Formats: sequence, structure tokens, C-alpha cells
Amino acid sequence: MKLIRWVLGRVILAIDFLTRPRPLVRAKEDQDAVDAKTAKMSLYQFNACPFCVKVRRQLRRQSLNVELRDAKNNAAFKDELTKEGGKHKVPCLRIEDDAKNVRWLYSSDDICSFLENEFSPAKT
Ligand SMILES: N[C@@H](CCC(=O)N[C@@H](CS)C(=O)NCC(=O)O)C(=O)O
Repeated sequence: MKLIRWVLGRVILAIDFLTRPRPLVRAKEDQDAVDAKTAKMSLYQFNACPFCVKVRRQLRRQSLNVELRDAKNNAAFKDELTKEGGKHKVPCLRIEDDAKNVRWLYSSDDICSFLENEFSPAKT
């Protein structure tokens, strides 16, 4: 079972690599503004999780430089996610606002919708 999961994970990563979306190109000042916003975000994820791959593709498509945190192999990140986020489930987007309030957004669909909305071309 572990082997099958491992093989499936490699297949997902290979397909992802071969079909990577083209990143959006913004004017430098627009990208700087987006980078300032995404500097306050981090994505807790597993490398070969299909839902995480989906969110990473969305990040790439929208050229969002969000720090990736490996919640499988990094014990500190795993702990943070479980204790502060509330459950050990990935993907989960940690979003900090200017007042340092933190929101933990779970579910790939919800994360992708949030990113689409937050960084839509009309807003960036
Ligand atoms: N519906 C969720 C599914 C997420 C999910 O099932 N994630 C798995 C990894 S692929 C997970 O976090 N499992 C918990 C664990 O392995 O500890 C989504 O779209 O994000």
C-alpha cells in the first residue's frame, strides 16, 4: 500500500512537471505589491499530495511567491499546523494580516478560490 502510494505520488509529480501552467507576468511594481502580500502567507503541504499539487499549480499560474512548508517531514511545521491550525490536514494556507491576526484556510478548493479572488487581475 505504501509502495503504491509512493508510485502514485511520483506519477502525479511527473504529470505536474510536464504540464506546468505558464506563470502570469506582471509589471514589476505590480509584482512587488503582490509579493508584499504573499510574504505574509505560507502553505503547509505535502510534496506528493494531489490537493497540494493543485494549490501549487494555482500559485504558479498566478505567480504568487508563497513560502511552502513541508508538514510531513518537518516536525515543527507539522506541530504548528496541528496546534495552531487545528488539524493535521493539507493543504492549508496560513494568512497573516497587518494586525498580525492569523487565519488558517483549509481545503484546496477554498484556497484556490481565495487566491483567485484576492489576486484577480482587477485587484493586482
Ligand atoms: N478535500 C481536501 C482533502 C485534503 C486531504 O485529504 N489531504 C490529505 C493528504 S492528500 C491529508 O492531509 N491527510 C492527513 C494526513 O495524512 O495526516 C482538500 O481538497 O484539500
